[in-house]
Amino acid sequence: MSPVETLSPVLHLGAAELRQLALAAGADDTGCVRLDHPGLDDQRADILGFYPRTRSLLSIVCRMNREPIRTPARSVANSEFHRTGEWVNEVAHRIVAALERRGIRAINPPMGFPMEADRWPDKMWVISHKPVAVAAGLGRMGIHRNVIHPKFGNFILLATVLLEADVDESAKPLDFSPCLNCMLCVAACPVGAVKPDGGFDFSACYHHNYREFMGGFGDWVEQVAESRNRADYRRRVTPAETVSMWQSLGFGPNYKAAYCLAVCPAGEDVIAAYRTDKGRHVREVVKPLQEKTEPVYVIRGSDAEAHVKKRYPHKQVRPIRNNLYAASARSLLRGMRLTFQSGPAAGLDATFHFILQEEGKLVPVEATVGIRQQKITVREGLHEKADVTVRADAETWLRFVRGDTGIVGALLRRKVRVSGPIRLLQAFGRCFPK
Ligand code: B12
Ligand code: SF4
Repeated sequence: MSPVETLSPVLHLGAAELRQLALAAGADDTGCVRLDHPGLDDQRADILGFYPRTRSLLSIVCRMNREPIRTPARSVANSEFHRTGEWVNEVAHRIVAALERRGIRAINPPMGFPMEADRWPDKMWVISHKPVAVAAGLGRMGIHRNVIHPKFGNFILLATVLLEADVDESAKPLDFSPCLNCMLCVAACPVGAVKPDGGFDFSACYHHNYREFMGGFGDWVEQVAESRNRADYRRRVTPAETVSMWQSLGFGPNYKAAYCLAVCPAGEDVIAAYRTDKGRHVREVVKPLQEKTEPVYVIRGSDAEAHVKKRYPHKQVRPIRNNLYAASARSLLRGMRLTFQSGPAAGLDATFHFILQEEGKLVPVEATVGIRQQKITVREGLHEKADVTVRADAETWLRFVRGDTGIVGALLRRKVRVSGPIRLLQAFGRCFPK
């Protein structure tokens, strides 16, 4: 009989015992929740879709050293991210091994990469560690959307172990938020991704910080493919950027910023220096990051481009293409919320209907997109009266949105039909700069 077949289907575990096991494996803190915890309501379907045996989840926190994360030398910060990332994976691995030895089935998805690449550009990671950590009482999300641990602050990385066992006690969420509302994360983010109202410009963060990851890497490959000769390639990509890409491939990808995390003074172990002398914290931690001269990657016409030019004129704006390509009509509609830019939406107040016919499908994908007061809403189905209606062959529309084909030919071939003022459709397009 294989070891797996000897595992009993469901066991009961003491939360205290599980905690001891996790700490012995190297976790700095840990907490467990049953799958029916209300904090996991919006995650449950994905969790069960990935591992249907799940009955409880163990969240693991490993702390990062602060000074390396804070230095403007990103090579130092990235070593700390990668080293702690490997360590939190190792801890989760050890816990699963210990549980397996005791006949309990458990599984440890990675803390970050690798992810399910065939799902790109949709949600390609299997478990979202942040909501599990919050449900397990290990912290709360700060304005910058990272989990802040009450003791270690946001200088932590997370992992989750999914167990086919019932824990006797589910943790309670932390009853206070360690976030101080100091807005230093808002001030430090070079691309303005962290908004003071808790909003997050995913596209801005992703395109800069993840320049050498995922679609950013794809964009570099396309630059190589499109270059006519060496001089043309060097016009597009600087020698330092080529070396940086090599370094990412050789040693683990370079995060370009993470300044929101670097400056955060929250957490019992972190806060004292800030409380004693706020000015010094700003001078020594925030300013060096703000004053750093560095390339900042933005999509032309995006809110991020305007932000860098206004707030950080000494940083070098590097316009890049939007590389979050939608693979289907549905992912296009889902992605609209992530790539919508509020700046170019100023003054626009309109409703758009999209009817996208996919090949071989009987029913088209239909959606209503509203843009009002610089905010976007995307709903499935056709609601209220539209100012503009787009009826299109989905593949043609996706190619147009990616910039692979012009609209005029598609209109002439009636692959795309538009009713309503074209100027409104053009204004809509500007909200999603390519
Ligand atoms: C996707 C992701 C990102 C995305 C989106 C971040 C976000 N705010 O959700 C990007 C690329 C921007 C990102 C950046 C960073 N991340 Co990150 N990231 C993740 C990941 C894989 C899942 C995030 C998640 O759970 N979101 C929560 C869901 C519930 O949020 P949501 O509002 O529904 O959806 C958001 C995203 O999911 C995104 N999204 C939706 N669809 C898609 C599709 C694709 C392909 C992508 C990429 C994103 C995306 O859109 C929303 C944006 O608000 C986790 C690892 C993991 N497996 O959990 C690490 C994780 C959240 N990241 C982490 C870190 C450290 C960072 C960075 C500091 C990276 C760095 N070293 O520079 C920055 C910080 C940016 C910030 N202020 O949030 C840590 C956070 C630790 C902590 N203390 O909380 C995690 C938990 C990794 C870990 N194991 O520790 N990250
Ligand atoms: S930097 Fe300040 S506002 Fe931002 S998450 Fe940390 S404590 Fe909250």
